Amino acid sequence: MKLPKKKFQTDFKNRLHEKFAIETADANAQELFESLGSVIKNYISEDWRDVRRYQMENQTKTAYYFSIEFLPGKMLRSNLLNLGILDDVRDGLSELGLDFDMIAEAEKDMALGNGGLGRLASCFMDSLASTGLPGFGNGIRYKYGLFKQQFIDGYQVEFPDAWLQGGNIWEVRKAHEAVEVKMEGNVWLKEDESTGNFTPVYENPRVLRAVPYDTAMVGYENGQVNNLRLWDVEIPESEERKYYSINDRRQVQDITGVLYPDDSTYEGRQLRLVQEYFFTSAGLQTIVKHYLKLGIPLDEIYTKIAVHINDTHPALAVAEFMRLLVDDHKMDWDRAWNATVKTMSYTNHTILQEALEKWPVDMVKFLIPRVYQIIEEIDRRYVEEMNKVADLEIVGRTRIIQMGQVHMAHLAIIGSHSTNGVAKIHSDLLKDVVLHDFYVLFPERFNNKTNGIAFRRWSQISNEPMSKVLDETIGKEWRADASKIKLLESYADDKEVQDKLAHAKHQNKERLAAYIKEATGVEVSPNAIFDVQVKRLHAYKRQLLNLLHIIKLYLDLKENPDLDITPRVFIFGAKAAPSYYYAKSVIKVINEVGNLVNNDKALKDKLKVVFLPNYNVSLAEIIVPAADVSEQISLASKEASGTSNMKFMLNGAVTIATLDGANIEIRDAVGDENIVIFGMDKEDVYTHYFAHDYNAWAVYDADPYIKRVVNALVDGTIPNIIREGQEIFDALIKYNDEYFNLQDFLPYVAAQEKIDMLYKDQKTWRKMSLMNTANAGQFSSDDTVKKYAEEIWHIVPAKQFIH
Ligand code: NBG
Repeated sequence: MKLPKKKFQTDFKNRLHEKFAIETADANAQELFESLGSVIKNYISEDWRDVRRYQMENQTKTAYYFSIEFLPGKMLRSNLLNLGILDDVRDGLSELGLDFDMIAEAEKDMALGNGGLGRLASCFMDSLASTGLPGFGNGIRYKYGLFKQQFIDGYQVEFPDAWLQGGNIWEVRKAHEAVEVKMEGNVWLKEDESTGNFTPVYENPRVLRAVPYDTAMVGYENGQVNNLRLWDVEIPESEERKYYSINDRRQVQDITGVLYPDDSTYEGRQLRLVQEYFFTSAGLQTIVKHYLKLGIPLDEIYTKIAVHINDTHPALAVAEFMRLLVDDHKMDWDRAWNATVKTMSYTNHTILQEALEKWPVDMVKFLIPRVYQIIEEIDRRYVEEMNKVADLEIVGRTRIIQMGQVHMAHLAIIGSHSTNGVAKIHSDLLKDVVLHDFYVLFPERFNNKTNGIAFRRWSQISNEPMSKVLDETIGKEWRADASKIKLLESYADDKEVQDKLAHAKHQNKERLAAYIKEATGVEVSPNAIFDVQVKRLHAYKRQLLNLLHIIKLYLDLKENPDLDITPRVFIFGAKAAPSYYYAKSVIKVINEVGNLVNNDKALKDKLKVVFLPNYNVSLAEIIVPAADVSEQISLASKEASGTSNMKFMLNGAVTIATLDGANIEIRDAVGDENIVIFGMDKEDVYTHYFAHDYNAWAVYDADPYIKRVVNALVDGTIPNIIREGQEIFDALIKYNDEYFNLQDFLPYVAAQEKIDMLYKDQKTWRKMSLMNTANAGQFSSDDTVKKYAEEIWHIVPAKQFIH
């Protein structure tokens, strides 16, 4: 949009006046932010309405993305960038004597997600709008986002994230679009004597009101505005008398109270299942209502609607959609099933068994009795039909209801036309191992969609110095079209460009160093190698392997303080699920190693270890541009894709990696010479699994070097970790090192030595760094959503919204 500076300044001052009855000079950052946000929301609203109207009039097919997590972070900069007015607003404010950065800082991170899964959902929302695709997010408006993390005595302590306190400037409450969600009670089927049809009769159901709050998802300079709809729970007026006490009412509010702070283990809590049904049902009811307004028969709903099940949390969509079609709209079962399968699609995000949701039959039956009946019927028909054509054992293993549990992934696969993994290796593992039985039965349903990242946020917003160098070198086209960043490759050996990029990196490192100083008190030099591992804390991601290497360096330096290594700062950021004790112990030990190392003058500043608290999207925007080395060291086969690996690459970090997740595709994109790969690959891992022959103790016992490092966890070398050190030692030695840290240790050390050597040769390093940036274009989530659109959802961008 075009925004004359004067108009903006007047709008802004007026809004500040209206809202707070003050002048700019008297306003604090929060008030300035709220006024600014409100002005910007107003600028967006016209397009928002027009797009909705256009979609209705033209009956455009829309993809509805159901996700229990969205992790947008802050939205101000991204909205301004996408509207094309970031610079105008910044200048306009600065003329008023206001500091844009300070105002932007006042926005609270919207942290309604745990990690990769939620962040991916938000990258997709940005890219759907930016590629002009009609997309619509459905999720939960949690009152509390992911906990805030602090370290006290090196231990993680969790504090609630009351992000909604003080309101959310971007959302619009749509009370007129509220729907009712029914749960619990009894349900029985009554036969209509004239037609022979059955109608469910609900006795004493618990009725909840689902109220949507919509947030505009603004496309990049194209006028497209999609919708992110988050559902909140309320007590319907008709039900008020059922809730006598404050406590009763609070129990209802709890449904949208907190985001489950765990992205990888199955939470056996009833409330989680209620959350899942609540937003899925509300979202689907609205979709069907909207569709019926188009006046097309319900059998054809899949021609206008695609419903995407992001991981298994919204998998009840399959049964709920059937319920709506069969019960509420009287479709016969077979037609309804045909429409359901053609409407639904599903993404799997992990192969970790503990994360594949299974719910006890009794719980499902109690909470959503009618939906359970439908699941039973889907399962019964599935067995009946498949038994005619397939191996009985395979059918048995793929059933939805087994041994008293409802298997959500099975429901999602059986009830949809597409199941995808999120990187090539992950999709292959689904086909070959994890979901092999399903692949035998429905090979045509399986496909891969490698993840991507919101390219503009992770370059233009988070890394302005680099973006400027790119503009000067290859022009500005890369800003809209990520594939154009490849033009940088022809400057791979151009010293001037290399130096400019290195200079930009240095500026980012200075910014991070200042942040580190402020947040932790630790002083680090931007001339050191910044070696970064940021992601959730999980055993399979192997922060421990990184730690073992740090301990090794420490011991080496203690033995020989003159050791010729480039100074290194190891930077961690990670939240551990509050009940994941092992992960919390790893945090504690890293913090204690940090204390030890950072205060030991004998090390001559060659080694620093910093654990930044409260890793989140905004912090990532400071850390990622400043990284020299990107640690992607999960045990091969375990990290479905990873997405920070792509962000680091784009920002010119060199990756040290196992052949896992999207690291493999990153290697293919940059070439072996521009990445440092080490360790076991997927085949090695599975060979050990099949042979049951991994013996961590033997690895430990055979190598004095490994022994020395591992012993440091328990021999008093590191103070204050008596319990935690022992716990980790036991995980390695007594419980046989589930994630093969020890097996990969020596190759990892060798890879780290290679990094040190490469960095010493700055010419080579700078070229490697440049090559990483130049080849990151294929990881734009614009491309990823285009593939979902073409191959799964069958949606197209409206012409006027294409660049
Ligand atoms: C995560 C995987 C990551 C992947 C993201 C996004 C879950 C359940 N899975 O490897 O662990 O990048 O999903 O696909 O959060």
